[in-house]
Amino acid sequence: MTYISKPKLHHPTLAKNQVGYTRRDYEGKISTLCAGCGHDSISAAIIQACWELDIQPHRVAKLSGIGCSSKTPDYFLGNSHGFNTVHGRMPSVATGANLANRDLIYMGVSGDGDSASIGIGQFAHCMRRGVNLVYIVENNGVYGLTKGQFSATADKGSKSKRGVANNDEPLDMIGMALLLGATYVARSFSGDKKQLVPLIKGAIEHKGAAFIDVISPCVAFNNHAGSTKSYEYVRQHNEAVNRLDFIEAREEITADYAPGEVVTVAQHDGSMLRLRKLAADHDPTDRIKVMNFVQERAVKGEVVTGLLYVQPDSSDLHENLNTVDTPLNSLTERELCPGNVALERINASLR
Ligand SMILES: Cc1ncc(C[n+]2csc(CCOP(=O)(O)OP(=O)(O)O)c2C)c(N)n1
Ligand code: SF4
Ligand SMILES: [Mg+2]
Repeated sequence: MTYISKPKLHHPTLAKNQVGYTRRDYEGKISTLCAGCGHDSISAAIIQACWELDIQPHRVAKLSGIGCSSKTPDYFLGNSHGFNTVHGRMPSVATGANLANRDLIYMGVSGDGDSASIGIGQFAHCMRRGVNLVYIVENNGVYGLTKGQFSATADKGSKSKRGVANNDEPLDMIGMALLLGATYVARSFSGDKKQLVPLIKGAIEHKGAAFIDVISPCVAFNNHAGSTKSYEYVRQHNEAVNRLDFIEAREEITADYAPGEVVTVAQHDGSMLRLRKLAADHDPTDRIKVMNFVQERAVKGEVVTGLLYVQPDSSDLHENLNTVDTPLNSLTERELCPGNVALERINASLR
């Protein structure tokens, strides 16, 4: 049951981060998902990333739609703000919340059904507007919550548990995010926490729309032979293009890499992304080349993972709209209604 909370008692020697919290302070209620569901591993990665980044839980707003994946915000960051929207509507609620209060860290968690079917339009506009958020799709190729129908990301020819083949072309969310202007685009696998945690950390520190497609097997309905979203299939076809080391602004860069193997990207807040290149022909800062690269590899049946694209000089919706630095929900009546003289001046400037 989702209402079962975890005991609050901590072992006194649990390690604390720089803001005085243990990893347990970033957990949520006890998960009710199927044992082995990929989504639980993603929740664990989010917890780890926020703990390591010393984020104060009250500074995070987590939003989701409907689905097993969209239930997961109940299982992490139990001390943060949360909004479980209706099916496919997470992006518009996140956009509104972000416009009202730019001071929070926004984390949208959704499913392939939630974002690639009913919510596809919302996803598209959230990406193209550059809403400053981390947008995670927990992609299992099925509607897990409603018992395993193919979703729009199921590969053509892949088979359902009963052996029925999917005849429709898949919708590639990475390709869409790139096309729509997302400025941080990554793919990972729920079974690869080492890769996923730094990708989430980099996305949190990124300014603008940061999209992470995480292949997350559904053990109940899509983990059989013939599925292209099963643990076994993804392990066999996973081609990591790079490994990301996320370095916070205050950290010293100590790792030593051979020249030519590393791409360093500085983000707005001073944090650094160090990408150890595994695929020599992959340049993560050239959007058009990345779009081609991902398509070429997909044709070969590879599931490319890693930080696929990043735009170092990214902007976000607030910058594009030139809003004030003060969160809009903190503006007082005096600032919102500056009086007749100011109104006259504005009217005069428009005549
Ligand atoms: C308006 C509306 N239509 C349909 C549904 C039924 N429904 C609930 S969850 C879901 C799909 C969830 O799939 P996904 O987002 O992939 O999440 P998963 O369970 O696979 O993690 C559907 C179709 C609904 N709740 N609301
Ligand atoms: S039905 Fe699938 S997606 Fe839902 S909890 Fe179970 S394994 Fe996870
Ligand atoms: Mg799904």
